Amino acid sequence: MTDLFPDDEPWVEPVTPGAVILRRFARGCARELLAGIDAVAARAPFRQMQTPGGFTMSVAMTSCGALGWVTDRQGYRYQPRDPQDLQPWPLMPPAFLTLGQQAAESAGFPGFMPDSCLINRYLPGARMALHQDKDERDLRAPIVSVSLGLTARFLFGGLSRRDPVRQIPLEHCDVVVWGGPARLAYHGIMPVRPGEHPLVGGVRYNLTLRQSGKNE
Ligand code: MD3
Ligand code: FE
Repeated sequence: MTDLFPDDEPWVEPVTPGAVILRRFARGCARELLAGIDAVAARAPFRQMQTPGGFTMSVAMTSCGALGWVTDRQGYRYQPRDPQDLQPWPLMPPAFLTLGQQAAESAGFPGFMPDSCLINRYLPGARMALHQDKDERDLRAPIVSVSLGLTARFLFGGLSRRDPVRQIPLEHCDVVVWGGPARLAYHGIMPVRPGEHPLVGGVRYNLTLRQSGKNE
């Protein structure tokens, strides 16, 4: 008997209109993505930024591409240079771009041209509070997210902060495409639990490929 869901093949899980999880979609390029993360972090190190309200984020972040996402007491924004050394952000590794475009295309968003990739690093205990991603200029473009390493419990709400929140596990190599009516949904990440991933170690990374808007 052949398995309905063989555990080494990708499969598609609809989340809500506009959003799909492509389970294990990044299987074939995980090592390349990890090498890309290392290359970016060698030039633009992971740092824990300040929120406009003055809190230090538990997630450490860096960026690559024409624009990078930053936060400080002045607010959230995309900018062309790393505030730490005022240099342009590292180029986006080709494997990031290829994976993002393939994922967007297979979720029904052809022509995705990300100009920014935010890289989040979660050590055990790190979390991300419920928020919307709305700093991008054109909200018609989707966001593609790639999970690597330790599993996270992803929180997925609705268009209002008060809407009920679902928990969805995101595992190594799961890719999610968020577009259309899901683009402004509230979402977050529960505190990551300690563990050891055979390839990645005791950490979770998340890549979010974004069309931040400078290229239109
Ligand atoms: C739903 N990152 O960087 S990825 C973020 O795992 C962020 O690091 C989380 O939220 C992480 O902004 C979640 C899943 C995700 C990313 C972007 C979305 C879900 C989204 C944009 C709109 C709706
Ligand atoms: Fe987000």
